[in-house]
Amino acid sequence: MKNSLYILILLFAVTSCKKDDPEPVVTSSGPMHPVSFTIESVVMTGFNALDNFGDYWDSSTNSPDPFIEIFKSGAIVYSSVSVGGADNETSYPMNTSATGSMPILFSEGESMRLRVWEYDAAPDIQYMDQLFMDDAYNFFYTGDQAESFTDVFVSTDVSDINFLISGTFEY
Ligand SMILES: [Ca+2]
Repeated sequence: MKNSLYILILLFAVTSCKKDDPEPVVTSSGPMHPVSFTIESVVMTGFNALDNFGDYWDSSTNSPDPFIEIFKSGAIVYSSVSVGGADNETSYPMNTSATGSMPILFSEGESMRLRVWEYDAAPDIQYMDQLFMDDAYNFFYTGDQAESFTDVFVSTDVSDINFLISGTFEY
């Protein structure tokens, strides 16, 4: 009996405590954190004129006909049309799609691979280079609660194929 009474008192104390606890204060100024971002524009701004063997990318015309592929977490989600006879010091938007479309949505933790090819009639399409981001969200989002990012510079590992990437954050 004494134990039950003790438990009852304890229970009452606990419930009272809970009742007395103030409601959590919800402030409107809490840090915002994007849930995802979209890539809206990829512009190729330059590349090595010669390939890794010191040859022109496209033997017949010297200049390559590059196109890009974008992979999200290993799956291809976008490919562009190729730029015919691209000059290696000229900028080219790669936003005209062959498959998929922009904007391309990425959530936190998803990897991104940007792969570049030199177009020829199949099967002679030649790999040019690529870059890989293990966590694209944390590459583009710098924690400043920005609404968008503009012309973020990225470059491939071997052939220095340069890009400026722009997009939007979703909150
Ligand atoms: Ca070609």
